[in-house]
Amino acid sequence: MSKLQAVLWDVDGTLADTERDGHRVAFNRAFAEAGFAWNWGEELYGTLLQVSGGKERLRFFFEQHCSHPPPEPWDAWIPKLHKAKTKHYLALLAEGAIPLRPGVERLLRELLAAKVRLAIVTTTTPENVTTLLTHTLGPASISWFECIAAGDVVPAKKPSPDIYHYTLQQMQLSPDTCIALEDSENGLRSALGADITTLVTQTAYTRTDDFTGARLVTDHLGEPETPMQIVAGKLPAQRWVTLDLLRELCDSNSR
Ligand code: XBP
Ligand code: MG
Repeated sequence: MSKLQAVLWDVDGTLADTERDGHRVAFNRAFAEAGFAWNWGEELYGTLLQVSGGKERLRFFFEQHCSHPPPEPWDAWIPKLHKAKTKHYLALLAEGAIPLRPGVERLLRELLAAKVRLAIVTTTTPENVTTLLTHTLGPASISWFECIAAGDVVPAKKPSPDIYHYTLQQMQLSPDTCIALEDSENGLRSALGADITTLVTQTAYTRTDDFTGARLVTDHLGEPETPMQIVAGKLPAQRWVTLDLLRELCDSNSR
């Protein structure tokens, strides 16, 4: 009998490849709307992704790149700008601009059928999660997840393990009965900090990240017609991530 009881899903980069064509575009639309000349290109945004959290990312950018003081104190101004960015991001999701990554719906439905407990564990704003789920899997999919741990629900964002500790506490789960699905070094560090076995599906933005400690690193979760490529870890028999593979990873790590 496998120890696996729950699969904990990251959002940005894991459920969907949201950063380049989603969050980045939304930030730029918010800058333009506020009358700022800033425009985060793909390369610059890739460097800013080292900072988890949109509000934290804005502050990091302004402190690194802006010599003149903000129009009002940071703590008042950044939340307003971030609220505008979220409005633009939700509109992009509603247009269907951000599809799920390969294998995500297939694996979710397999886990649902097997009654494996599910959670979302993300740095992003909660409304971004429910809107992404609604526009990709339908509004009922929100209830598939026992816990949606998102955004400012914890004091420190990834790579801090706080959001994973919060989720384990909410679900009364022991870390050795879970698998985390992540895409980035920050996410991996966060899950490992909570002693959770982690599978990484890297993205174009995270493929140069350090995934030391991940049980398996692939390019995506795979589909029968589009098998996954293994980047690091023991080559499994099947070429797409299944419940059996997740059980194997969870059980082999707890021996
Ligand atoms: C990735 C993040 C998020 C998004 C932006 O989250 O760091 O902050 O980049 O979303 P995940 P917000 O943990 O899902 O990989 O602007 O709402 O923070
Ligand atoms: Mg992520």
